[in-house]
Amino acid sequence: MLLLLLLLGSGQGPRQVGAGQTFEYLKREHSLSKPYQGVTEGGRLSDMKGKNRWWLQLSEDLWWLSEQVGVEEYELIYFLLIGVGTGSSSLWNLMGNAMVMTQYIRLTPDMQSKQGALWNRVPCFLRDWELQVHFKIHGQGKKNLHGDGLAIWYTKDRMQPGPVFGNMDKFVGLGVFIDTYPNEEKQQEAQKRRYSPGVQRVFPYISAMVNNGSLSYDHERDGRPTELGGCTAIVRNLHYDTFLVIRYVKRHLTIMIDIDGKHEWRDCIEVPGVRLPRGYYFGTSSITGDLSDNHDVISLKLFELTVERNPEEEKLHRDVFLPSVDNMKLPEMTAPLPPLSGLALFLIVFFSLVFSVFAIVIGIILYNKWQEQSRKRFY
Ligand SMILES: *[C@@H]1O[C@H](CO)[C@@H](O)[C@H](O)[C@H]1NC(C)=O
Ligand SMILES: [Ca+2]
Repeated sequence: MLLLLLLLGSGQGPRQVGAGQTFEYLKREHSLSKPYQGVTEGGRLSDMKGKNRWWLQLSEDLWWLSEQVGVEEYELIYFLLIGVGTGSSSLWNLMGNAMVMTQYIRLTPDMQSKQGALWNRVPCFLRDWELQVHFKIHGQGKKNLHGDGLAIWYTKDRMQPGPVFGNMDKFVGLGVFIDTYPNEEKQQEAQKRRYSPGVQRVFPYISAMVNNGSLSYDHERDGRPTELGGCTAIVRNLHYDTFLVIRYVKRHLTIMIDIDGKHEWRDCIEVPGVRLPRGYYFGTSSITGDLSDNHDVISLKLFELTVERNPEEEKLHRDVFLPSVDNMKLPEMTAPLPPLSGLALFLIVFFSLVFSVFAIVIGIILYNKWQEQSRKRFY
């Protein structure tokens, strides 16, 4: 009962999945939470009390977690204190310009041409899971003068720097992008072209992509050709906490956001039939170019979702070896503003010609008639 109350009462807690009976708990190996500095890795509560200046800030989170997980507090604190540091026992690795601060991990500072990433070390073998990401994007740049955003990954490879929000292109797995700069729109503007209605996306924009290693992320078009779905998310320079959750249950991918300071999840992306192999890595990365922002990750919390499957589903949901999406119809190479399709162009030219000929013929007839009449008048 208490658990239920907590589930209902907590803004960022795991939610019930459908009507199904679920019991969810935080997976320690894949979760990251503050503080990240000034504590010993894997310390126990008894050693920490009084010594740890972060204890007070943590305690609230801990009480909630201890109810959720139903384990002793000292076990709980163990994984909350898993550090990001350089120690070989750390379950997280930093890359590039990423920095460990006391209250967050800064993937990139608000400076040009930086890139950073944070990767979990342990492959994840859960079948159904939920990753809650507490992040903050902020900087000096005015509207549309900031970039480029951050990405959250569940991929086969880890620690591979590259052009896709600081990660490699042609990745294998799932990428979720919080894209803060509208590259395509800016290009359109430069070419004095306009979007046809319903095509324009408002930025910052969240989108998802599943890749088997064959597809390139088209940065110039903000990933439009490979996008599974997306939504607008005004996430910059907010004075309250912002969260994103990726839920993967029975091959159903759901992405929700909590960015309005109301502690409510809002739907963003929902895609059925997403096949993701097990044993991939969680990570997050970010990049800045000519434009920049601070891209901070405050916590990453992974929950295992325990969902019952009937025998039929068990058969259907067998492990896969390559990521894919059932019946995926990518909005193939449709130009953002198709100048005019071949047929339309042909029809326009054709009818213009027909009309011109028609007009000329009428003109000639009228002219002849007029001449005839004027001749009649003179004689
Ligand atoms: C990889 O994905 C592409 C694009 O979705 C698809 O055309 C191709 O068949 C896939 N390759 C494999 C081996 O499944
Ligand atoms: Ca972009």
